[in-house]
Amino acid sequence: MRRARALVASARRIVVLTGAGVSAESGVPTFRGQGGLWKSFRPEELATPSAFARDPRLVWEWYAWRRGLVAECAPNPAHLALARLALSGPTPTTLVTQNVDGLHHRAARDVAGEGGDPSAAFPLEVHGAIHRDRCSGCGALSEAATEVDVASVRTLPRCSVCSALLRPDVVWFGEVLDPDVIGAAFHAAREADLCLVVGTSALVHPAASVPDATARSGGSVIEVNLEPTPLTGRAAVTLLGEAGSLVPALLA
Ligand code: BJW
Ligand code: ZN
Repeated sequence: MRRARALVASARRIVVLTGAGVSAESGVPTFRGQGGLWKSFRPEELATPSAFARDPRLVWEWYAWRRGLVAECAPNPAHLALARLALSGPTPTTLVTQNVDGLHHRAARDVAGEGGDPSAAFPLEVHGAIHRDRCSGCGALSEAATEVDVASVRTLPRCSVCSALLRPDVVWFGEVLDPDVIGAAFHAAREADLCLVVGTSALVHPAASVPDATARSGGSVIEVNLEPTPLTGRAAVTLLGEAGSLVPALLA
């Protein structure tokens, strides 16, 4: 922790990459590892365009369940400490998240307070947002329907323009990430001299390569995770434990 704090204190520009582990203590299940399975499906079986084409009802059931969960959750001390770093820390900071749960946005608003401007702590959401829908036909975006009736494929939400099925506005395996968003994330990582990586298994690309962009520019990587990951060998410091206590302690 002493070494990690020294890296934070001497950094001139910071990029933060978060994954599902940062929201675990808020009650949002992770994808892999303990508690990471939904009805024994692996994310690779559900988060794909072919799964949606084969069984849109099943995929919508998963997302409807997750939307309901996220609505009941609140940002935890890790989200809040990262929002404070980006809003009022001494070092320019860019937040990048693989999460679609919107908890970084909510933390930014909480920290900025009424009348404050939270936007500097809004993350680049490289895998999209669960609270938006996108038409699988014409691509039109809309705010998520409040209730999704997953009784049958006929009751699933449809586009008001072209009648094709709506889907959550998230990035599935085999789909390309928005080039502007992932491009901005890699740009921030190249400009940063410190990349703080919190709660990701670092398995899913291209997001998992963001810390390498900082390292290739001569910067350092700090990792916070319950367990070692493929990134651990390339990190200057790995802090093993829960993000909700380690991140606030690191940034205090
Ligand atoms: C805690 C904690 C606590 C728990 N405190 N820590 C290069 C090499 C190899 C493969 C590829 C490659 N480039 C592209 C690919 C293919 C593929 C890929 O990466 N596959 C790998 C699995 C091998 N990538 C893609 O398809 C991407 N598209 C793309 O690259 O397009 C171009 C292309 C297409 C085809 C071929 C080649 C190129 C798209 C990836 C989209 C990922 N989508 C999902 C779903 C999003 C929507 C949704 O949420 O439903 O994104 S999958 C899922 O995984 C989700 C997550 O954002 C992502 C990462 O998961 P994350 O966040 O790391 O969570 P977990 O659960 O894995 O880990 C949690 C961690 O937290 C663990 O380590 C715990 O220990 C820790 N933890 N509690 C601290 N309290
Ligand atoms: Zn449409």
